[in-house]
Amino acid sequence: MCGIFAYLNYLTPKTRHEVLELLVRGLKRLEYRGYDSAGVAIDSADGKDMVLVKRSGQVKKLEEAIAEKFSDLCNEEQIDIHCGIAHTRWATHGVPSEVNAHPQRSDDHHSFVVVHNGIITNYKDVKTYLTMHGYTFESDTDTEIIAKLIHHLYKQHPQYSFRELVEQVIQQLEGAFAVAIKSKHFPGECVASRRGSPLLVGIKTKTRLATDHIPILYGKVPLLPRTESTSEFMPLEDKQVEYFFASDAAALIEHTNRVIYLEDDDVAAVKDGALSIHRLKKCLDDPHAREITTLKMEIQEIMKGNYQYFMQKEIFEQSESVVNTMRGRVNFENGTVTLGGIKDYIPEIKRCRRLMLIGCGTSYHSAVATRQLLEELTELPVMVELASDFLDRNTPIFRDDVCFFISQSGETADTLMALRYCKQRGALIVGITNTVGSSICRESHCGVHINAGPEIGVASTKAYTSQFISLVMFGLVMSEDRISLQQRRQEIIKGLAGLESAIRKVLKLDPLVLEMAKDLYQHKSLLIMGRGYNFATCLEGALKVKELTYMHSEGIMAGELKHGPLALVDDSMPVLMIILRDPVYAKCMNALQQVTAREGRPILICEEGDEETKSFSSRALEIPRIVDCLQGILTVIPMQLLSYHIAVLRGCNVDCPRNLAKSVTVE
Ligand code: UD2
Ligand code: GLU
Ligand code: MG
Repeated sequence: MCGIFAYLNYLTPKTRHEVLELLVRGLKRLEYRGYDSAGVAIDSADGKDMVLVKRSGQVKKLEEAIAEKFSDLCNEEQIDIHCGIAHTRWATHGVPSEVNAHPQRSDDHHSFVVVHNGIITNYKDVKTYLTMHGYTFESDTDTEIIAKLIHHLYKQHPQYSFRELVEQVIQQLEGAFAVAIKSKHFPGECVASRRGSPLLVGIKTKTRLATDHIPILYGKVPLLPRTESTSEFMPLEDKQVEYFFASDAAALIEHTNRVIYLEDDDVAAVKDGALSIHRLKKCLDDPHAREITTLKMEIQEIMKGNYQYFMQKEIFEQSESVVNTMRGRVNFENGTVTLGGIKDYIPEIKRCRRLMLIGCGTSYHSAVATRQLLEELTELPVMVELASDFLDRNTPIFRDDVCFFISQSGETADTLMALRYCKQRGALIVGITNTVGSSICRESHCGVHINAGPEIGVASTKAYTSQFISLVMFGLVMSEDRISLQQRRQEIIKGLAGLESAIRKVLKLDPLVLEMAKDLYQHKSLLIMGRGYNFATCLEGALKVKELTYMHSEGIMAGELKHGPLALVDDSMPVLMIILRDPVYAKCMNALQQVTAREGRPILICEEGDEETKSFSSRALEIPRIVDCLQGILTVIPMQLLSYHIAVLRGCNVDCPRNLAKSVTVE
């Protein structure tokens, strides 16, 4: 969810100016991973302290600040050994601001500074512990505890090596992270580690490396008294070497194509110019070494991973982004759900007269998708509204209404105005946003950050599934103490637990979806039909097709067929139908008969192994079985893929569809 970049030069003289340029360049390449604030840490001119420069906003702002602060740097002498770390952030804990930007530090003497990607879910406990030991915190980030915990350990065990300290610390961390750490006490060293977030090391040498493998060292961190571990460092004939740590290869490919992809719980340390990779435990099938791979990609290629477009990348990211939405919130072991952002408001919400879910476009569809479940779990009336129409109608709003405002960017103008309208009338305002510190976040009384990470493609994909899950989690919180709903709740929580692997399965349909796109892309129109929990997928699928392919598409409530839309159906009209084994199965089958009776030949989205339904069509996409109210998360993915492929086949610009903008801040 953000970009880490660190650069260490060993016996490769560089001025601080050059180092800063390198760091900022690296950040620019990573900016798509997060862009709400950025920062760097380098040594001070005398090498005795560090300088941190941080700015909220895009990397450009940081670049300007650096230029201003170090205007006389060009004349400085080169330094033989130096380590600098840098970060571009997508906030999850604390608004984007200078003090919350990374690097985060242990103390104002900069004993340890850290850049972090991810979420530390147990940071509150660690913070309490550290506060008891005299630490005061300057930021709202979860990250700051990492720097302070290392410092705390360092004071207790000054004989530990930098790597050992980091090893101790990461054992205390829960959640997901990639980190790169720099210390005043260990000049010219850098330690990095990861669990769940990506991180790789780039190696640049003048002469060829003597080996393609970095041996992994296993074992417990030696406790007092410390025994010198015999590290098998990378053998190098001449001693000059540069190391890069980065969240993805895009940031370092211009410097080197020799990289090592770190694995979860690897601790990579550079000391005296040598890189070692250490792991605490050795399992049976663990390898003895990490291989140095040679990248053969172009920068453009790498930026988007193996994907052609950001949208495609974001579709495929969904198996991870949904996990990030639930991280620290759904406890799968004891079947409980906590939403820190609205916890204190739940009693008030429970007393309300009705729930209103308000949004535009895709965000509106996430409300449609979860309305039925929210009605079931909250037993409250739930109204779903398009922000523009809601305002046009001067809809009556009361003090005991609870209004949800859903927006990826948190800046959508119509939604924001609807928010102000409701706030003025005394309703409780709840935001569902992907952008910490956004207008909707600030102006709402409380809310939930969906933590999907930055979404670059104009057509929303991963934000939709994460909004969906956020609303489901809200329903689960609201029904926590309803005895009659416990079984249902557990069934849903089980469904959430299986989402990651279910989504992976659905994504495997991609080649099949591409084949279907080839059949469809020259048509003028596509009708998408379904009902119940999957009606929202029809609306969202049709919206994706429209915005990406400029082709006509309509999401049709299957129950409405005979009231009009059936007239559109003939043997040449492309139709897609979603028919799953849920409470509306029989009704959907009815609709299917009506369509086939008019010579329609629909593509079906149905459940894995449902031969009976499949037999009605020559083309079907099978998705894994999942609890009914979560089906919409799985059925929307083939629609995202389909619209993507049709758009590519029609030669449309997938990431920037004509006439559309990512964040609609005008009415
Ligand atoms: C939050 C905090 C985190 C920490 C953690 C404790 C942030 C961004 N996250 O993560 O610092 O305290 O709780 O477990 O600081 N909010 C709105 N409108 C919105 C979205 C959120 O007002 O549209 C508020 C929300 O009421 C809360 C804060 O922003 O006060 C953070 O919300 P969150 O969803 O990030 O909360 P949580 O618990 O996951
Ligand atoms: N959780 C950290 C923060 O909010 C890191 C977020 C990121 O990955 O950029 O500062
Ligand atoms: Mg707020």
